[in-house]
Amino acid sequence: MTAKEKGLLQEQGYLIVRGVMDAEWLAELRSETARLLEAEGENAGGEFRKEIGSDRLANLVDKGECFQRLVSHPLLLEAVEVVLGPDWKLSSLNYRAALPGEKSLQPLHCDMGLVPDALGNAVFNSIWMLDDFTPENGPTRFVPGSHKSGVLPQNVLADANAPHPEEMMALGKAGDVVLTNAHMWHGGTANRTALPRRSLHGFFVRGDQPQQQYQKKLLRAETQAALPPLMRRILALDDERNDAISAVGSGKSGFLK
Ligand SMILES: O=C(O)CCC(=O)C(=O)O
Repeated sequence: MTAKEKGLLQEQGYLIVRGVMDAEWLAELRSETARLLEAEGENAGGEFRKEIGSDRLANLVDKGECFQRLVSHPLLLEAVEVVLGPDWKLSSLNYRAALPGEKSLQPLHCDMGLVPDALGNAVFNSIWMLDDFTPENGPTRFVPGSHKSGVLPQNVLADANAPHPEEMMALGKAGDVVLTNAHMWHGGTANRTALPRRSLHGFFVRGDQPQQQYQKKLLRAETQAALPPLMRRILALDDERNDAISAVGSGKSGFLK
């Protein structure tokens, strides 16, 4: 990342990076998520939560090399460190498709319902576009700079579902990635097209926070045995502090996380 990109991420709270996924990787991510949705049926997303108006998949690091490649992408890890500093870990890798209809609208929220604290930022999210994000198909909205407000939108807005005067839409092409300070107010919007708007969420937290999905418990033994040291570090598999924090129950859940 350039100094300018890092500065934008810190000041605005987001950065959209173009063309991170090539056509081959995109095709693999699309076909693997479609296969998993079909195979998991009613259980899809069950390791995390189900959400009316969207399709979800969870625990994706356990479900394919193409997903492990995503959470270890050097650009992603650099951006995580810009926002969270050196003490970070993956919280979850999920799929979310905003389905056609008004129900895919989410209220503005901060992930895990957190504002920055004395240690700084605690949450980072990345949204990987598997489809173009257009004004019509339910792009993510965000309020630039709101990660510095120190307040949660539901505590100060009359209606967190309503359009915000300063909101921006994350528009882009399939293959682009939105890097965000997840304290920035944001949410999914309604999809007014006939097709799902697909994405992957690579969500990271500061080391003192619980993982949304406790990777050590959720990943199968054979997956864990095959992971290289970098992946073990990303997932905090050898981190006793994380065991103490995350084993007792996953991090707060919901899109309000
Ligand atoms: O998929 C999106 O556009 C954003 C979703 C989101 O913010 C969430 O699920 O917490």
